[in-house]
Amino acid sequence: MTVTIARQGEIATVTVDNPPVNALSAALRQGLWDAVETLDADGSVAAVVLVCAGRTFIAGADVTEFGKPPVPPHLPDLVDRIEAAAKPWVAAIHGSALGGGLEVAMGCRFRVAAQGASLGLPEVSLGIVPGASGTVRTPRLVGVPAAVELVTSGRPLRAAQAAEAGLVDAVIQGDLLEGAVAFARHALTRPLPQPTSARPVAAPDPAFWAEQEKAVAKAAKGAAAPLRALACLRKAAEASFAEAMAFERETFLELRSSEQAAALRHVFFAERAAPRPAALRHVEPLPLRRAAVVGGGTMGAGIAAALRDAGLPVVLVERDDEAVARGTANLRGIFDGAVRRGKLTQAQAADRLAGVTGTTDYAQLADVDLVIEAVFEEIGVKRAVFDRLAQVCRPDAVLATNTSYLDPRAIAGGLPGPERFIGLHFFSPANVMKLLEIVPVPETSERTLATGFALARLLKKIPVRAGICEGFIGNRILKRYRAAAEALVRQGVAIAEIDAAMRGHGFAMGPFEAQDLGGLDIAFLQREGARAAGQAVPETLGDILVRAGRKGQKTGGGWYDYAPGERRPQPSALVAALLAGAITPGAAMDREAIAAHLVAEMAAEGQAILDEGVTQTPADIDLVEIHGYGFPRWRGGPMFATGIRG
Ligand code: 3H9
Repeated sequence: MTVTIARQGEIATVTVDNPPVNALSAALRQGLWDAVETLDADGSVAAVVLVCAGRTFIAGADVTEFGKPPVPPHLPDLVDRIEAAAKPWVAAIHGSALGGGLEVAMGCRFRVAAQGASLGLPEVSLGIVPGASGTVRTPRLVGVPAAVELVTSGRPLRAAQAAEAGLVDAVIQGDLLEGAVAFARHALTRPLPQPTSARPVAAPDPAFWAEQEKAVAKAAKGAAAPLRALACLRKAAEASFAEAMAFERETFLELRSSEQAAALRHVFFAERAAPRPAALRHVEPLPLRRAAVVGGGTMGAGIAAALRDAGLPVVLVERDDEAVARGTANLRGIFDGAVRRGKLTQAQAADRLAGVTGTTDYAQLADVDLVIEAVFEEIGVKRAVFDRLAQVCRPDAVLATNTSYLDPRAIAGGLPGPERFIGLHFFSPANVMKLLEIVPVPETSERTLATGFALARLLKKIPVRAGICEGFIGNRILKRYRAAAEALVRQGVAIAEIDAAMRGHGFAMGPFEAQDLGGLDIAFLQREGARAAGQAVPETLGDILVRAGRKGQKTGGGWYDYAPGERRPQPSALVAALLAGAITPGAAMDREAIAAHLVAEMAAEGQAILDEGVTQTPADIDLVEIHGYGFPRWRGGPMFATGIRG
């Protein structure tokens, strides 16, 4: 860590260099404090530019220090000290100014930002509130409504948006340091603005706060920090600066040692560790320039869209012209949807689609680096695809299957060059869902495996390596979860109670609502397949419903009834009658106990997965559940929540 001072005439520059992201460790806080003291005492300096080396401005407090006792100088004091400096400081921001980084910048008299910079207060995503004046200074710069959005959502602003909101004073085109020094020189020719803490803040009326409380609670889905952050902002609007600072500090310290904050820190570090497994650090992946997808159904089109979003040209292969047209239409549907939601412009959507070559001709795959197969989930169909791929693809091209239930070893068996074969299990919709299970077969080379992880980084997905077992990690735990939920129904617990319990626990949906949405028939067909193959698969309650034609929302009913065109589940008298023979009425369980039981079941399956070596760490299982199955992030995943850590 270094803090170095240089001079350009009467402008001093303070350069922070604390790789990888200039986090505010105790040493850096002290270094900055010393720099303020030194420059205050230097009569030849009229203004100071604060700039950072490396890929980003200060990305926040050092999260690794959160479990330890705080060491002075404390960040709120440092921000105050910078604000009270005898010379005006100008923060010159590139990369990200986040959390404590933005708070330091708000202590400066001015903020300028490079065009690509982003500025934000992501503390709520770590289960805390800003702890160094973020809730108190932000409304003084941007007003209360914009501060509420920034602080309670945790979403950053781009430089231009920040300038519009009043968070930065100028966006610098060209060289940032040069621009910042010129800005400082010009600023010295004019009266200085008030320090941020001295600026007034307009307090909204109580109705505003009531409305915000409702909206923030809804979006938080059980996470505590956003509402606590809102309370801090209200204090900032209604009390003095000093009182609001004291309130923020108290809230910050309380939340920092909370279980939710510990869970969210666990997820933070797990997400950062996942894309770069230590065992593969020395392995060079295959460069990915062109990719192909075989199969243009919902899954294949989603994967193709994800590849296009990452900028790769894609060949989409289907078995006949009609299927090519359907696949292309699926892709167009995805991009049109993105335009409707304001995620893409018409021109961007057209460009995404133009980068897809739909074809029936496997010869078009001669020069792709990666092929992902997403055809019908049947071993013969998949084998036929890989036999063709082995004939036409480059010998070093990675050949991947997106199978979710078949054994990848059976798909790869006998293929020439099996070292380039791998399972890449996407989750639907594949262009949205963050999870990617990476499933090597015994012959998969380290290079192929490393390419799988490189693909995940390119697609901005969270990769988790899984060993081979039925359902890999996620679907195996899902099966146990559903079975445990059905077992409760058999004991007489109401279906709607179980769903309500899981929603109350922080899931977007309960297990039965989720099955109605996705369809009960896929799992049913798998069970039937296993039965046909001679396996002893006991009859499930879901089987009874599917046999009665109840496959979920698409058939007007599954575990619940649905009014035509509606998605609101209604308890079903017909389901009660169909299942009556399988249910022993009478058991009562409160919602907390239901949720605790079902999470314990997930964790027990996770433990079995660990014991079998299907995955190496409980954190990987937590990532699978959070990013693939809607487990509430602020609970840290089923393993963390039940105390299985490490
Ligand atoms: C806060 O500031 C509280 C204050 O209000 C009050 C205090 C009193 N600390 O993400 P990457 C590590 S709360 C420690 O892959 P990128 C990360 O683990 C904080 N370490 O890079 C990884 O380590 P390794 C608010 C951190 O280029 C390496 O840096 N701030 C921190 O894709 C690279 O990370 C945040 O929440 C940290 N704060 O993205 C910002 N941040 O190489 C969180 C990162 O050993 N950070 N590391 O695996 C980010 O969002 C991204 O890191 C950033 C760069 C966008 C900056």
